Amino acid sequence: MEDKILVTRPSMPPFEEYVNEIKSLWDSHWITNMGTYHQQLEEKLKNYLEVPSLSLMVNGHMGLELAIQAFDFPEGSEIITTPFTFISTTHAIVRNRLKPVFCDIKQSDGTIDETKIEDLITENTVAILPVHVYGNVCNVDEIQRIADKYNLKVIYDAAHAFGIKYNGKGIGNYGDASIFSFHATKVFNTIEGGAVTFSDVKLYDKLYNLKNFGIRGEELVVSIGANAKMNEFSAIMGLCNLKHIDETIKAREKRCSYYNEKISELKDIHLFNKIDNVVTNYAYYPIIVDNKTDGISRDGLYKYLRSKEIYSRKYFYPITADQACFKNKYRNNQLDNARELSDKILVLPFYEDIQKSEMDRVIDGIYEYVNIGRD
Ligand code: T4K
Repeated sequence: MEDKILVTRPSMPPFEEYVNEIKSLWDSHWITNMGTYHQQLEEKLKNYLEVPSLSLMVNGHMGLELAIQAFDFPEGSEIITTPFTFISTTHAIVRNRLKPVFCDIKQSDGTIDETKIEDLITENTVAILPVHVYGNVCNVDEIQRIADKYNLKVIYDAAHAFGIKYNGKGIGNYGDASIFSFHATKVFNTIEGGAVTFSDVKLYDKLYNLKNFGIRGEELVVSIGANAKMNEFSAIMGLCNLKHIDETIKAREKRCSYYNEKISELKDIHLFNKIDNVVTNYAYYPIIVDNKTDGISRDGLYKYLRSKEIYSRKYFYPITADQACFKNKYRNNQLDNARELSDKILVLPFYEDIQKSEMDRVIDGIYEYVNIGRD
């Protein structure tokens, strides 16, 4: 039996490097609640992401929830969003007692279709919450134009977009806030973790209160807040991983080119369009499988690869609007592109140190399926 190849694998710093750094925690016994390493990581990430302000979070999801909460939208307000995303995006809206209004996407890159946003705006709309899915950059210019015209906030789910630049600017500079995930499976990880970036510096205090129970002194709680602080072990993981981030992204770029070379030759498999002026991070390797009447299908390929111990993933199927917890609950907008893409998408195993032999197994599996192995 061959070894399993999983969809991803966390990047980890050299063991000694991490162990060396965490030693000091045994001296100080200060292991959470905005310690030294938390502060250092916030500063370093601000520089790396080239953003004016940043607040670290325990994970990307709490970043999203608290960023939405920080804008104090009236209960029941509507947020226009994409259903082609990880469930976290929609949960974060609903858990804030707001209504998701699902907007269709573009099949060319999986991001929200900006030409369909205006038709969905009502007097209850307060914000647009798009996702830079797989690191594919949304049409940030047009989205901002619409937001300005209707006085809406823009909150980007940038969970996949660590380090991406658009038109020479860090992606976290677009919109009113962006949320990054530093989960183990992301380009940059702090084991679990995340961050909110924003332009209005006043948000820093607000997010601080929201992630730390509103505590401002031993006897002073100024507002109601949750607990979403990043601990020092995670912050150190981040500091160590950040030292290697350029090599990480280069290694991913090399592996992406290798896949591209082989996969672009297959006529039934497609890749997303690239947009100009983007410095990307090679976060995922999604492919689009033409579901054909002659036997090829995304689900067929998924199963065939599994039979070879290759575990690709259907990120993101079904669309969040069709998940059991949300189905038929919200306005029934036309989401044909999102559903179609969701039926065709497959994310291949892809990570910093995936070996050429492993990639060859994935590629061979796809060729076998397309040429002979169909069910
Ligand atoms: N918005 C978007 C658009 C997102 O994609 C996400 C997270 C969020 C918001 C929320 O951010 P966080 O709160 O998570 O920071 C995974 C990740 O858990 C999740 O972070 C990610 N998106 C989502 C797309 O993928 P699952 O349910 O697929 O995880 P799981 O446990 O099946 O892991 C996937 C593969 O990763 C495994 O096959 C093997 C590998 N793996 C995983 C872990 C946890 C490892 O090798 N080591 C590990 O420690 O959600």
